[in-house]
Amino acid sequence: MEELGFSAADIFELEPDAGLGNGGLGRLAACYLDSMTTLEIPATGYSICYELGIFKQKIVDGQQVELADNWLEPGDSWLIPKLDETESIRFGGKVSTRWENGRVMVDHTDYTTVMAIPKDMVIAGYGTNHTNILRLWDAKSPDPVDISLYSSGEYLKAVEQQAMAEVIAKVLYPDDNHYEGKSLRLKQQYFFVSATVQSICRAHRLQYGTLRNFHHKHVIQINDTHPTLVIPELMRILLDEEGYGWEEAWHIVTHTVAYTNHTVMAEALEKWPQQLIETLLPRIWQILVEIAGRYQRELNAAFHGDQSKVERNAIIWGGQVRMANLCICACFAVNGVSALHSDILRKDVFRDAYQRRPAQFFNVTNGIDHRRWLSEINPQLDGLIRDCGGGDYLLHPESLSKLEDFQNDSGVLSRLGEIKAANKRNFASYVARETGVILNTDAMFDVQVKRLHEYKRQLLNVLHIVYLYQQIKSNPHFDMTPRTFLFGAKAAPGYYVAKEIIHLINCVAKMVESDPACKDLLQVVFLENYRVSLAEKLMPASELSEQISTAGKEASGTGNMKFMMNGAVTIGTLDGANVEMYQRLGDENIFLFGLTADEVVETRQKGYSPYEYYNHNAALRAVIDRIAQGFNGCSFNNLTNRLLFSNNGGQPDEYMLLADFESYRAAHERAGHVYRDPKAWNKIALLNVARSGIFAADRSIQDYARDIWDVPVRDLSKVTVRGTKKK
Ligand code: 8GP
Repeated sequence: MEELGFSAADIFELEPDAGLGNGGLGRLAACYLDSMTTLEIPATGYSICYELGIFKQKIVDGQQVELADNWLEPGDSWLIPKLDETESIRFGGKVSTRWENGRVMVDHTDYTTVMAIPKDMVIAGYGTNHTNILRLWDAKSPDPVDISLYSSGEYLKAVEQQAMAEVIAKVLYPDDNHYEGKSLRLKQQYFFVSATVQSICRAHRLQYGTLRNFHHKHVIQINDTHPTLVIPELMRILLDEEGYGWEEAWHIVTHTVAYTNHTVMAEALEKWPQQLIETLLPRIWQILVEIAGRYQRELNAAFHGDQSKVERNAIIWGGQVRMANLCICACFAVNGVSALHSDILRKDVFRDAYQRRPAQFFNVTNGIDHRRWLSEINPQLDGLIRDCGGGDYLLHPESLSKLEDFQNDSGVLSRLGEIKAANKRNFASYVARETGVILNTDAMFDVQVKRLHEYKRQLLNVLHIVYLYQQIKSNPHFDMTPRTFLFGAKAAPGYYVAKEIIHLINCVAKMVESDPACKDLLQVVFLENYRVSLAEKLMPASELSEQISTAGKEASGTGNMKFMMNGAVTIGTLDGANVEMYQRLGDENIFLFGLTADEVVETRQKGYSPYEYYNHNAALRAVIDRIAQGFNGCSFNNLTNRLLFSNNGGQPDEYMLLADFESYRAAHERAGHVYRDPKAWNKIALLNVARSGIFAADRSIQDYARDIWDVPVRDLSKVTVRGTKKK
């Protein structure tokens, strides 16, 4: 391309992000596709070919505005339509069953058909010719426009059917860690699940002539509960299309499906209204009723009639279908995504199921694609690692530990510092080019980027910033390490409180910017439209990584790992994978603060009173009063009231910001002190990179392959990476 006068970098910039997910859940799947391919595991990822991915965020007058993300325009260059592998999906209609020749015959009439057209993206691995496929299903109506209606002037009616079908693949639901019981969402789920299961079965029949050995050849890994309908859908195919008996079909299904849980947040657990399923998916509903009835009898026997346990674990109860319980009932393996999260699943969320079948439960700690999130985005650090003897780390991420030998080498430490400084300058020039904002590169880059959610506590970060501001203004002896606070976060469009927090961050940013007292000391910048391509630029430039969720709430986190790998030091709670980071880093190399997950539960049980913290901590009180006062005529009373008083019968300060504030402030103070000694700071940064190998997605995929899928992986011990020295 360069020979033709183009710049490759400019062309890469033109490629839109494939925004087919919300946050960490979607990005994790993308990293895993890379690793499964690199490890030569034959695997396919399935999703919907959304016309509009996660919305584009604009900030107008400090507030989030959502714009459509039309990524497919240039983005479909990588998608190969496979028209001959189209599947048809049935919605609605009437179902009747009868016995004939010893098997159930199902008559399904008056249904609406939607065609599922696969668009395949080929995934290349590293150092292998093996490829895998990401299959995205597009939705189309089988009926062409009704010409007779059209020519008689009934334009709308003529295209109605088509529009109804195509709306299924129109737009991605923008909620993260939250569930909305919308009919279109259920249609999307069944659409992509049915297309997927039908297509796997079709290929399997072609190869083996039967589905009787299906479970010997496939594992279907349910990535959170969204694809749970694979369970009744596979049952439907085995019962209705293959004519197998219930027991045989159930055996095949329960030896095929495995479930990964990605959150313990109650509002994220899917519970579909029974009526919705009944009308939209009548045959699936019949199968669900049968699964649920059998399971309930099993639970009754196992719990000796203990009704509270039976109720808690039932699949259909009170007019709702609980997808997580269906997964627990049918899946041969259930896993959480960090050691702490898997523990909480065992001891709390799924405790009854765990007591009955402990061997069903696993942990697979998340991981990230280190080839993308280190080597590709941070070429200078990649060079340093190679120079320190880690030349084979792309396929052997544990070799990052070679850096440990240089922890007291001033040459290496200052080179690491120079790399960070250069990455900060690069990022700052990008921001200046795109937005006109000039970042202070002499200040510590203190970064919180992730979806906006109250449990992730961006508001705690703001409380601390306002505290610093007030100290600068009122305390002539206040001695602080200069900070540039960077935020990036999308809020779900319907999540009002999250949007208010974005507005508050922007108001605080403006106040700080316009106050000369903050010059060169304090800066706050909200980066618009946080997305993967922006993260790729930001991670190498970050110095302090904010991982400050209420302990027990963040299932794992993966941003935490990306920062660590790029030599940012974490300020964080003992939550999700932070716990495992801490185990490897020790107290000296991470800034820990706050209540532990157990303490959070205990404090709640004892009767948590945030008002007492407000009363007893004058600095905190001043911060909250300042925010309540509002900025430029914008009130943030609603946010402060949520911290101090119970609202709508909810808990005051549900995520315990006030309980953790003082220890968060103190941890920041410690980080600030260490930062003033570049050698000490760079040593910590170096050890973070050196000990991050365990968080490579290759390790996670090896765990899945060994513990859950029982499939062989490429033997990397024999692979030597040709040592091209990059600098
Ligand atoms: C996210 C978790 O919040 C995050 O900690 C974890 O790193 C990531 O999954 C990958 O495992 N979970 C979700 O986004 C989630 O559960 N979303 C669905 C419920 C809507």
